[in-house]
Amino acid sequence: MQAQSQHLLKDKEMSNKIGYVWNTLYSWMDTGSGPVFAANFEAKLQPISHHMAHPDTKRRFNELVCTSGQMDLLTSIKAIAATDEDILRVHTPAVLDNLKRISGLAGGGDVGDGITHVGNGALNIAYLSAGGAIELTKQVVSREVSTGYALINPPGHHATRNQSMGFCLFNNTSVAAAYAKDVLGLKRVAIVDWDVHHGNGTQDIWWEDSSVLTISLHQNLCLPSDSGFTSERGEGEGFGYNLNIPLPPGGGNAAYHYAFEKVVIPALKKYQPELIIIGSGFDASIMDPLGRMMVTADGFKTMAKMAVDCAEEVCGGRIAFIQEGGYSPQYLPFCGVAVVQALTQCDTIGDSLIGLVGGMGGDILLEHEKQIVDEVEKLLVDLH
Ligand code: 9RB
Ligand code: ZN
Repeated sequence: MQAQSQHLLKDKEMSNKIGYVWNTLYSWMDTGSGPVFAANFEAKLQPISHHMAHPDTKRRFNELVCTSGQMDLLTSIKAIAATDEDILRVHTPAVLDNLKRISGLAGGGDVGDGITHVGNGALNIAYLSAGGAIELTKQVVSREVSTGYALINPPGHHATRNQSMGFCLFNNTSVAAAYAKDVLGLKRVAIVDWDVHHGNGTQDIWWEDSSVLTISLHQNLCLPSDSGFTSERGEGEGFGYNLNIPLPPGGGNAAYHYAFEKVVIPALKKYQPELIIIGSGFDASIMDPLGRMMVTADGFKTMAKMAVDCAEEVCGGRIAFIQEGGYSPQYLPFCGVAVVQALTQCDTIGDSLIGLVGGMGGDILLEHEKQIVDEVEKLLVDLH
């Protein structure tokens, strides 16, 4: 016990820098001219300049980080393009080959799900996105930084072992986890995904593997609508190491914090990972057009703090936040900066939209929300 606490102290002394990844090319990701799908003449889907996943939303997050004074408290980490070897730790060659083909076309193309259009050069940006996740992870594990936020794009959690989908090309958190295991030698990694959509790709990749604990908090039946149920628990060696928390629509800070308190934190304490990766999407925010949840900037900040405190207790503070989705150009920057402020432990700005979004009832836990979290809590018995 004493040896353990000395080890933690040494870890803490090594760095108090907070890493931050952003690359301008993340905002060059061309999502096409449609609203969510490609624009379509027959379907009367009009072209629009702002696709739902237009990267401007994330560019605005970075700009708020820069103008809020947070950048002075952060240490920039340069994203280095992931290699094919990095990608192939978690994906089949089919995923790479498909993206290589589409990305080389002048006009880009569909990744194969009929929804996700990506433009020319998407592959290069996807390598940089996954590479940003790797670089942060590498520095968190080696203690060059104590914690950090990788504001990367495109996102990753829907990309399965065999298929890019739902705006996701490579599964960035999984690429980072596999790097931590295979290259850095970690034995246990946890991925906690608070994006409003189910992390089906991450679940798929680690389905039969107990060396990566996957937890997804998401809006029930949102996307994909046929996965994310509590009954999906992994198989074989991986049984018990996948936890889904499908929250009913309308859940806000209270539901998420209850889920953290009852399931996420106890699961992490039980599993004792050497690294925690947070899949940090902001589409559970109260202003998001693609979700129907009610989390506020302060609500995200509380979850981030709970996760950071837990990391200090179980893995010497090793925690890396990696960007997933989020589609409110107005509100996402405030949610993002709130999480960054949880890491820097220094508030330079507040939530300027709280007057609009506060007081809508999301701070009260409702019985049907409690019920589902309590149901998942019972599944922790199979986690070791
Ligand atoms: C489907 C359609 C979507 C909708 C939302 C996302 C968000 C992903 C994300 C991706 C694809 C349409 C299933 C339109 O933020 N993940 O974290 N596609 N939606 N038509 N159909 C049949
Ligand atoms: Zn999402």
